[in-house]
Amino acid sequence: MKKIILTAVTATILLSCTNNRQSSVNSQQSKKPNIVLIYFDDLGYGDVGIYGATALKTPNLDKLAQNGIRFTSGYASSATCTPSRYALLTGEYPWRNKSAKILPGSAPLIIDTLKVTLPKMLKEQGYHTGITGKWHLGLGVGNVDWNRRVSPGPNEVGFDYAFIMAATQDRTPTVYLENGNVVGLTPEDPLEVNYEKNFEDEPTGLENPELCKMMWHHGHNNSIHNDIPRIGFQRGGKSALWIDEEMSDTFLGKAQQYIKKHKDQPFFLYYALQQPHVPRTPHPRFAGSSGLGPRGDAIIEADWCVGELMETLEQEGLLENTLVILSSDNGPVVNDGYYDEAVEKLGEHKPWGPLRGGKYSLFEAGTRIPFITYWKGKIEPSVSDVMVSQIDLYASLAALTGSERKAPDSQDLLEVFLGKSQEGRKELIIEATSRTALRKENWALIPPYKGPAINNNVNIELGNSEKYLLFNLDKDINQQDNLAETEPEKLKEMIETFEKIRGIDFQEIEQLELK
Ligand code: NG6
Ligand code: CA
Repeated sequence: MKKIILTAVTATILLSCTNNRQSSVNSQQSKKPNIVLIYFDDLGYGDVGIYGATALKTPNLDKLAQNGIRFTSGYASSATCTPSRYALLTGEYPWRNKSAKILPGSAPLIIDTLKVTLPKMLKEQGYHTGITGKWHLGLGVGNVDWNRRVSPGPNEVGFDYAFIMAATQDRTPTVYLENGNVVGLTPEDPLEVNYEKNFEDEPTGLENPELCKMMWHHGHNNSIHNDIPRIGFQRGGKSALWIDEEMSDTFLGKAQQYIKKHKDQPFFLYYALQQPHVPRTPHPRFAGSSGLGPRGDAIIEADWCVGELMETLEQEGLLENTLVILSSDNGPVVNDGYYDEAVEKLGEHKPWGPLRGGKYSLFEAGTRIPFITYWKGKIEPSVSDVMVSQIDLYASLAALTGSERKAPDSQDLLEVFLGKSQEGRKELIIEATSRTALRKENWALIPPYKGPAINNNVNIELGNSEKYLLFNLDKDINQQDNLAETEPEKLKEMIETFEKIRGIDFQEIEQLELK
């Protein structure tokens, strides 16, 4: 009898200890801040009012920046989408992974599922993790059957919940996937995707321009869906195909639902908007709102979406316990392959702001993008010219959430992101279509690359030159004055730093195939 009582007492004590520990874990977890990462597609430095745009009004982005920190030297890791997103989620420079290039919609997943990605690291810290919007990091392992669950994908990379488009709005398949399943698909009408050849008797933008409400300018002349020609071929899956004009409401709605559903647990939401990437298809209620054509309208629409999302956080009482980070995957492009009046109606608007180049470019406008952090009551409003990169979010959010995890190229700049320190990055490698360049303190070095100086299709200077380009950004933010010859010491120092980080002799880089 005594033994039984003693066992019961011991069990009770043990149980209560476990309970205490559990409840302390719970209360610690509930104190952990939510993290909302708002990520635009192709939004330029000069596309935001508070960054200098006057022809375009972005009141919601401006409000966020005015009440948070507006970084003026914030960088994406690359001047194109896939590599930037790869770096964002892994904390690893994209040039370390040869697959981190602009991907077709049929590409396999390029993130190793064994990697402790940003969302996996946050999951270890007790977070629920979700993504809504653009993925563009590949799905499956090759030869995807879109009529079964597509895996591995975002769920296997660390997102508990995923509502995504596979690649880009201009690529097939033009469907949404929710946790790996194509949404709205019926077995009677399977979806097929091919990037090599068309399916029999299916119209294309090339052969059937009369079926297109938006005409292609370069590329984008394969399958037609919603009267818009795309990159890649597809057939079937009619009940699952998205309506482009409803896309922003769809992604926003899913993001809002996600917040409401998971507000009682610390959560990480990666809200990856599709704007203002092509094809620019604002909802009719925004059409014509900017006077700049669909590109401007799409930015106004996206700005509205950000306002709605912030409103949801406020209504749910989450603003004081949520760190909001807003940025863009690469710099701007005006004509990216469709005739959509972006060029004709641009007027005085400068999507690149005071910077040179744009998307695809090693000049500043390729990777220097809007970058804002906001946390009600925690972050004092300010403007910061400290150099930060999206690649640093991994280590910084690890620090925020108490994780010991590290990533190869990510620096802990949490104090900078919270406005408590001015010690940013000293140096940063940026990437653009498989080429790399160095930013170090206020200097920028672009090594010599073969290839055209300008991509005439998109009308953007790429940064290719026969000579080293060296700029002092403090004095020459538009990169007009090449100091390579007049500052030989600085040039030498920059080349040394660049080659050291790249772990490669520049002569070898020159031999690399450029894509
Ligand atoms: C390019 C496309 C461009 C865009 C880009 C990816 C052509 C000619 N151009 O290859 O329209 O889709 O890829 O953009 O096809 S990104 O923002 O996802 O990197
Ligand atoms: Ca992009």
